[in-house]
Amino acid sequence: MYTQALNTRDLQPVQKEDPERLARFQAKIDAEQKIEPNDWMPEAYRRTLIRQIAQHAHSEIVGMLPEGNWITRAPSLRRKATLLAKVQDEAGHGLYLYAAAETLGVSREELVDQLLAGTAKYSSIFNYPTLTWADIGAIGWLVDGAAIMNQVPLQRCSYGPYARAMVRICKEESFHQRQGYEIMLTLCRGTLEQKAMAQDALDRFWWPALMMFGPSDKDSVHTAQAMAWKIKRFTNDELRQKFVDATVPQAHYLGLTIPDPDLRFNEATGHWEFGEIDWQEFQEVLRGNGPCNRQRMKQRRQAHTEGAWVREAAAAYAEKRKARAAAA
Ligand code: FAQ
Repeated sequence: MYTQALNTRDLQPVQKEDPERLARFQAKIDAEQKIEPNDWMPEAYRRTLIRQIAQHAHSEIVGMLPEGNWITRAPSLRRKATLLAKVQDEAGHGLYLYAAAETLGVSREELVDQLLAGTAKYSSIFNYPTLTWADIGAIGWLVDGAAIMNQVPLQRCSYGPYARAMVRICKEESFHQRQGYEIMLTLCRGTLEQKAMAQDALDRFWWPALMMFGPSDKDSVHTAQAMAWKIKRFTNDELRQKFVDATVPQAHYLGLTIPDPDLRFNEATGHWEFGEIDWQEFQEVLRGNGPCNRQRMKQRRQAHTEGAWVREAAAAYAEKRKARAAAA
C-alpha cells in the first residue's frame, strides 16, 4: 500500500490536507500528546514514520551480520554467549520495529521485500567489515553508543508505538554498549598487541560511527519537519556532538587515541570540537559502494531464502490453529 514511501525520491505527491485538521493535529503534538494508530494523521507524517521506522528496522536486521561473523570465533565461552545474546537482541529490535511500522498500514513482508530488492536504506555503519575481535568491542562501544544517543530521545517521539518500542530497545542497547566497552577495556589492559588491536578498531570505526547520525543539519532533508512533528527531538549535528562529548573521555580512560588531528576541547563552549567528516565516503556507502554493501545484501537474501521453510511452517501452523478454533 505504501511501498512508494521509503525513499524520498520515490515519494508520490501528498494530497493537500484540510488546514483545520492539520492545525488540530499539530496542536496535539505541541501539547505532547501521543499520536496512536487509529488517530487521524497527515499522510506525510505517516510516510515519514514508515520511512524512518523501516530504515531503523532494516538496520537492526542487517546489523546482525557484522557481529554474527564473530560468534563462532569469540575468544571464550562467556564472550560467545554474550555476543549470541546481543545479536539475538538486535533481531528482536528489528521485529518490534517492523511491528511498529505495521501499525501505520504497511506489512512486514512489503518492507522486507524492499530491503531485499535493494530499494530501502539501512544504516551506513553496517557496511564496514569486522576484521578482528576488537571490532566487536568497538561496535558495542561506538555503534551501540551512537544508537543509544539517537534512540533515547526517540522514546519521546510523538508516535506512540515507535516511542514505546524504543523503551525496551534502549535498555538493551545500554547493556550492549557496556559489554562493548568492557571488551575494549580488557584488550587495553592486556598485551601491547591486544591494545594495538583495540586502537586499530577505534581507528576504523570512529568516523563511520559519526556518520551514523546522518548528514549535517544543512544537508538533512527531513530534520526540520521531523522536529516540528516531534518525531526527532534533536538534530543530527546536535546528537553527533553529544556523542563526541560523551565518547572522547571514554577513549582517554582506555588510553586510546581518537583518530582525529583536529579534535580539541573548547573551554568556552565545554564541547569537543572535531574535524570534517568525509561526506563523500558517506554518500558512496549510501549509494551501495561501501566495503561490504554487496556482501551484506547477498547474505540477507540467502538467509531469507533459506528461512522460507520456517515461514511456511509457521503459516501452516497458524492456519491449523485457526481451523481448530473455528471448529471448536
Ligand atoms: N545511513 O534528512 P536525513 C543500530 C539517509 S540502529 C544510511 O537526516 P532523517 C542498532 C536518510 O535515511 C542504527 N542512510 O534523514 C544496532 C535519508 O534517506 P531517504 C539505525 C542514512 O531520517 C547496533 C537521507 O539520508 N538507527 O545501530 C544515514 O531525518 C549494533 C537524508 O537524511 C536509526 O535508524 C545513515 N547513517 O535522519 C544494531 C535510528 N543517515 O529516506 C546492530 C532512527 C541518513 O530520504 C548492532 N533513525 N541517512 O532516502 C533516525 O534517527 C534518522 O532516520 C536518521 C536520519 C538520524 C538516521
